[in-house]
Amino acid sequence: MRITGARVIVTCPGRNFVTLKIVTDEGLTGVGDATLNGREQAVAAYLEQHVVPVLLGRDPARIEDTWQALYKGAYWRRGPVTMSAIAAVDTALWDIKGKVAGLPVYQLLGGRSRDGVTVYGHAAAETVDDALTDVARLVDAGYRAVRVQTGVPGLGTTYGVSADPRTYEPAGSALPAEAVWSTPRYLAHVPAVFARVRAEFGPDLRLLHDAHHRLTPIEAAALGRDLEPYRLTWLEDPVPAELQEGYRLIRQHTTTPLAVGEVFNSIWDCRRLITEQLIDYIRTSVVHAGGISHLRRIFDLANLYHVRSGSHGATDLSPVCLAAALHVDLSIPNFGLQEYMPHSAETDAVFPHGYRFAGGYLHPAEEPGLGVDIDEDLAARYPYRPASLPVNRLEDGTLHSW
Ligand code: EZ4
Ligand code: CO
Repeated sequence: MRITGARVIVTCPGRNFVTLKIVTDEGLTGVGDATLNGREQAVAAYLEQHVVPVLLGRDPARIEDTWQALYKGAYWRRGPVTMSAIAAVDTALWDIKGKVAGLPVYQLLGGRSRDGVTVYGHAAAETVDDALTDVARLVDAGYRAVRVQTGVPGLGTTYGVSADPRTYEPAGSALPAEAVWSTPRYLAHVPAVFARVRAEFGPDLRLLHDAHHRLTPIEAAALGRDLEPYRLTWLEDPVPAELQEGYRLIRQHTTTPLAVGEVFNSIWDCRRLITEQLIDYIRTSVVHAGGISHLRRIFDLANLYHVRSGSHGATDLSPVCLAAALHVDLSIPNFGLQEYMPHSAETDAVFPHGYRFAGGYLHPAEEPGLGVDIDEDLAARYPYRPASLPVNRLEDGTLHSW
């Protein structure tokens, strides 16, 4: 079998997605997600100009060899643009291999290690009262784990907290919007939020919180300590992780479990975090960390060091990525949790899929391959719209981060 074509499809059914569709001479096709929020066109150009020409004529069965050719062959290794492009190819080739074998991809990865993939949902609201209502909505829907985010008194908008609790979309205006951030106000507020959530929902509900890389290690250590009574499943992205050893300091001060990795694109970004056991969950995703092949390599390393998976799964990761993640999640020994935000109806229609939510779990489709596709005619009706992630400034005007 040979690869005879590869199409890069950019579509915006409510938000932007980049999808690679690989076509073979035997008529089998495979899909991979290549979406990089706010930088979609960079990955699309990388694929079209540098990757597709390399793929034509190759044997689609050679997944590992193709991965190595794209990684080593570029000379310029790693980086989110390159690794998202490689991820799309890798994911599409696993899809094709599943279809050739007549098996869902998780069977090719070793089969089931569990009955279903436990997911966490998102409760986000400006006030604590509204956040509690949103948690109740998710508990009623069957979720066993909930991430809780609220506004911060004294600040205007807060990242990821929108007026409508059912939509979560940090990317908005074409150019980056600016919001105001205050770490002291935030640190004073968050423990009180979790005191109320824990008191109202009892000990069994798993609770999570995302600090979106805004703290320093000692601030994160203090927050972790203050949250200990509420037994979080994880505190996410407490500090930026370019400095991996920065997590040592947090670790020395708190037993609140730590999760990080949604912006990582390779095993090298988390090697020290994992091997020094500085984190509890590694949040790398199929689309941003080199596809199914490389993600499994990261999770295997993590397994040696008691670190579990907690893959990123916000709505800017397409249904193709979510489908692929579920096959990985179902098969690995050290699965932890999978992030899940349902996509909009428009997005679900563009990406027909067979995965389903039931009782707090997601289940991948049982059909051969990934069990997801893209409706290219429908996709063409939603042209690309520039949208950027926002930035924060401190109250004195200093540029902070997310
Ligand atoms: O900021 O997906 O855990 N989820 C998150 C997300 C990310 C966005 C960035 O594209 O932090 O909201
Ligand atoms: Co996050």
